[in-house]
Amino acid sequence: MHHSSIGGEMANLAIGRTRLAAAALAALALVLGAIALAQAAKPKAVVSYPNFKKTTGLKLNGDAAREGKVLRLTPAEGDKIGTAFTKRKAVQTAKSFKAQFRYSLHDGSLAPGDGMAFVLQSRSAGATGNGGGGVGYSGITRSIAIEFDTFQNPEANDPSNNYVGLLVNGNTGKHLEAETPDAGVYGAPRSVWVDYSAKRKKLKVFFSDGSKKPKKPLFSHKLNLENVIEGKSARAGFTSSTGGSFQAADVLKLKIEQ
Ligand SMILES: [Ca+2]
Repeated sequence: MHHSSIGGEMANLAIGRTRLAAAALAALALVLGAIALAQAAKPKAVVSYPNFKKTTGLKLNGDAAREGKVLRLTPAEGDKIGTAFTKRKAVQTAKSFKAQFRYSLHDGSLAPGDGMAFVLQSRSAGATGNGGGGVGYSGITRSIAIEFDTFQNPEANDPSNNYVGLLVNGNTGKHLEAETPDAGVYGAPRSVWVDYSAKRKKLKVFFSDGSKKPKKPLFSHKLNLENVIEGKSARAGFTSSTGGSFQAADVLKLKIEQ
């Protein structure tokens, strides 16, 4: 009796252990599932340049060149055009994305010009638009641009010589948005955040002369990225140009998460 009782207790213990093991496995499965979900939901960097000491993965065109740690799209000289784009089509147009970059337009002529633009386009890594008031962007179809304009071109309906514009398909004569940030677009480095919601089909642009993202966007605009780009994916990059007026156009860092 005594023996069988001990045997019974051992059997119960064994069942208890089995149940414990099953419960532990179930808990582990839950944790692993949660991790997998979190990984699927968490955006990852599809483009990342904390600086431009290395420009690996970028195609530099025209007068664009690496200058120390910065990507100099155009030097402070007249009649230059420079662009730089990711070699890969890194941005999926059907998905939301968050882009962040820091730029500086500096060392300009008395009236500086012409400006620069952050561009998503599906044409080619070597895409280069027109110079002068074209900001190296004019003529690049299937694209969107956030433009930092420092020279008023009346023929292109520029509202001023100091604004952030939203343009599509290389049409610099049609501003979908044009706002002047308090800090101005020219001078010491400025930080820009571009948030696109694929669900809401909305693009928001935030602007600051500091490094902290403001609560309120400079502007937001309804836009279907997939329709404008006419493709599943796009290259990301920058364009710039000078004309009779000039300035250096530098990008200090760029990160795009998706
Ligand atoms: Ca202009």
